Amino acid sequence: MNRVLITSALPYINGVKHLGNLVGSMLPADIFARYSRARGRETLFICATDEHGTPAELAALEAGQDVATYCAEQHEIQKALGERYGLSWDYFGRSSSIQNREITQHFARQLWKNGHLEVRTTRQVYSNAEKRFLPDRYVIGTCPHCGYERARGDQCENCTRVLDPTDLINPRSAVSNSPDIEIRDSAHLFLKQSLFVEQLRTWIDSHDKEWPALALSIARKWLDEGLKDRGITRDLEWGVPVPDDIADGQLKGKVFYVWFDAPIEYIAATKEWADANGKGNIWKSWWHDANDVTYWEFMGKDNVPFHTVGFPVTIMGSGEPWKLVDRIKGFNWMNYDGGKFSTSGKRGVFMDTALELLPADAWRYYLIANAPESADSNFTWDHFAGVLNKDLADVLGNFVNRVTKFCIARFDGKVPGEGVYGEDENTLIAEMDRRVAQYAEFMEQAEFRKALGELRAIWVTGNEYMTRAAPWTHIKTDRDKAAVGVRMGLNLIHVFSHLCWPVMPSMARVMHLAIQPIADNAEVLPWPDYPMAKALDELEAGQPITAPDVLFAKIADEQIAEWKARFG
Ligand code: B3M
Ligand code: ZN
Repeated sequence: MNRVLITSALPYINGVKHLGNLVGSMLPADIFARYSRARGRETLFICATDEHGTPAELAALEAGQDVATYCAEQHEIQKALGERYGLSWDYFGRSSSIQNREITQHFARQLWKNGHLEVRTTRQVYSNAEKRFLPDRYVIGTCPHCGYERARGDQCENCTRVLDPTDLINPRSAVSNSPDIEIRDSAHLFLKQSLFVEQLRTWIDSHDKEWPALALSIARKWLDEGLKDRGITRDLEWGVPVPDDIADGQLKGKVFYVWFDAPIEYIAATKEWADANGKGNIWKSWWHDANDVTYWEFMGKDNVPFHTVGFPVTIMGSGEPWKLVDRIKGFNWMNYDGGKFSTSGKRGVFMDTALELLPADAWRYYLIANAPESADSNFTWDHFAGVLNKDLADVLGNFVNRVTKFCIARFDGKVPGEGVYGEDENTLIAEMDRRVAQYAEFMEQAEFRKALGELRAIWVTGNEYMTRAAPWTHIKTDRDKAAVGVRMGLNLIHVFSHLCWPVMPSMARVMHLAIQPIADNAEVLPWPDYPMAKALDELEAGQPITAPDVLFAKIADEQIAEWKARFG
């Protein structure tokens, strides 16, 4: 059987992520991992915090902490939050780990040995006040084209022209505002990406049918525009050090660029997982000569070039049989109320505050049902409340509630055994077979909006059946007929819980526990991958059931108003 390896883009360390980050990488990766486990496939789901780079150093500075302490704390915060959202990582690592240092250095040595790296002298801005080099975008000054006074050294935000820090008039450090800066020569390693254009193109073409149009077009655009060699080192202290045995120690004291070591952390975090769990060399079998592994990557569209070009060049250039991505799932943006979610601008809803409003499963459901797959999507409070009230309260919650309550009131809280399934039930079973197969097919392709549309349709199908079966009417005249409706209703709740589990794991558990116990050591609710005629006739007559508390309490108008004001 095929093994399934899943990675989600690594959340950057500088603070709690917003819901746009969650829906574009971590959440879909989790749902896919859960689905894959539910199908009984051997699955490894890996994520980590991305901890290197200037923004991490600056965030630490702002927090008044040294960068190592800052990262350690923020890592714990992100990990705990991810767990509260039910993100079922097999391992949540850190790109600052020893493992990543070793494996990143290994790749660099391979690239050096194979002649794919060269040393070039570049001109870098150095701040005398801060005694450090400044990346281009941390130098600000007046734009020579439009006169905007806070233009960045890489680009003017106002007129969008691409700049070089030396173009700026009155240049100064964006960190300290000090004008005491100078240009210094600095040696750096460049990865000769241009050598890999043909190999990349062939590889990308071989995934023509598998990758979404978004990922393909971004990857090809980079190749078509001419692939530039890429500087993979930086004049910083925080990062993976360049080993002395590369380029005769010319790069002493420098570190690798964050986008060089971050994707390698996918591999390194797998080693962290193995090391933490006494699994020895097993980590390597997922990545090296791993022909039985299907590897899926999930990410926002801005990360696609690094995964379809940057990281693959590192792997190809190593000359070793490391796994390249098989299936790439890129997402557009989810906007917040017509604008952008923004971490720096604190605009939108963040993972921590969202949980003060509603349980994680409600967010999981809404976000993935409206994932920005083929185009950007838009979060508004009215839409959010409308979807949840309808789908989770009126359709699913109401179904669970009326069936279980009626069973308790009229059948002593036990699965009724009287009567036999007839035409209505057989029609329902046939429709469920069709829909469940369709839902599974969308999940296989990680087509989440379509999958969720089908899941919703499955709940609606159950509701409509229940309305037709109307045991509350028949109970007065035909107890057997009422019993059949209730028995089917309870079986539907049971099947729904299994089908919901990848998307809403906690709610699925609540539904399941109302109908049947779950073994203490059960880590998944497995997919019902046998015919619905069996799945919907599984509960034993006489087995006790309970009515769960309200599955999802409707959002009131006052709440919406309050949230709009609070997050406006
Ligand atoms: N940390 C995403 C970002 O901060 C970036 C992903 C790395 S994946 C290897 O935009
Ligand atoms: Zn300008």
